[in-house]
Amino acid sequence: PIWGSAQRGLFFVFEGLDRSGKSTQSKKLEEYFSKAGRPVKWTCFPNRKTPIGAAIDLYLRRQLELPDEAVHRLFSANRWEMAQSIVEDLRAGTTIICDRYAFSGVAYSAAKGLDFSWCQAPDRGLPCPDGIFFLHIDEKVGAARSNFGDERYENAEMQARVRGQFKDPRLRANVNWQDVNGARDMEVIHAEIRSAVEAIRQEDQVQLPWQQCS
Ligand code: 2DT
Ligand code: MG
Repeated sequence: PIWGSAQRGLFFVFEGLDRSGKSTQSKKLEEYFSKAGRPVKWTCFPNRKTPIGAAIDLYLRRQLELPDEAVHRLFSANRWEMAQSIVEDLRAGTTIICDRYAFSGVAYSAAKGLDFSWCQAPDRGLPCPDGIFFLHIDEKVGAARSNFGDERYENAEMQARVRGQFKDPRLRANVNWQDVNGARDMEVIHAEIRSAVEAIRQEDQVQLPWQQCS
């Protein structure tokens, strides 16, 4: 097997609506790994620092207009341009903690009316996470936390549509999807995520992270 006997890093993804606590929780998990002396890298999608990410950033800041289909493909291409380095890091034993991934890609584009399976297609073959933590917040909590800026998608109507798309079972099929109640104290949530992570670490790690993903 390509991983040999050496322990590869693990790949964890945080998903959820805007203001669901993904950034807070993903950074707390990164801190947990680094304090334990385990190699870890935090990353996010969109990665606005790449050439494709720069175009996405312009689109999100409303400085560039693109058809929904085109921007959907750009979000996916933004993951593909990082896929090689993610796999290299995992092989080298570094755990990757990622704020949003292909699941947001599908949920946000399907919320704009694009066909769900058409949305899933371009991400097929990407490295598959070992665990996806989906932070749930109900509408009231979301509204209380919301302090939307003026990026695209940062409005209550779009958030409601995205919430609906995240419920689609096709998103969780064949992946290790973990629903997390995001309305609780952040330390309580972190403790729950930490124990899920430790359980995943105990599992057989020979599996390749190449299976069809979302
Ligand atoms: P942040 O607020 O997390 O920077 O995201 N999005 C994200 C998509 O529409 N498709 C994708 O593939 C990804 C990763 C979610 C900016 C917005 O981009 C949306 C919110
Ligand atoms: Mg945002």
